[in-house]
Amino acid sequence: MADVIVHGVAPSTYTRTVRLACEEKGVSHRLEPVEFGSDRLRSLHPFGKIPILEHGKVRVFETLAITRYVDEAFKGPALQPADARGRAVMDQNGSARRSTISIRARFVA
Ligand SMILES: N[C@@H](CCC(=O)N[C@@H](CS)C(=O)NCC(=O)O)C(=O)O
Repeated sequence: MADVIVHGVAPSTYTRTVRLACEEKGVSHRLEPVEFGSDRLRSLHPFGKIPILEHGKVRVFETLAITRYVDEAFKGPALQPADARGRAVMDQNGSARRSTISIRARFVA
């Protein structure tokens, strides 16, 4: 049985991002569905959100933190650029998408 557990729900884009990172990295994992608003979810995440990754005694929430953990804690192909400029561009694009593009898209929709 996989020793990496992803708590989440299959259609969630955040859960899918974590699972894609695991797939790309070659990390065997299992998805453990968790119900929104449940005591179980509140015991896993201080704000009751998904996804959460568990790996032995390590528990991580927030998709960005989880995907970085997956990349850095396991052997396999690098998921992030090796150079400072490449990582800066990656962070710049992710941050702009979260803080600006997705907020403006809500007004357009
Ligand atoms: N910033 C979080 C966002 C996670 C998130 O918003 N997940 C949604 C589902 S896709 C959720 O848990 N919603 C339930 C809620 O907000 O009560 C991350 O990057 O992981």
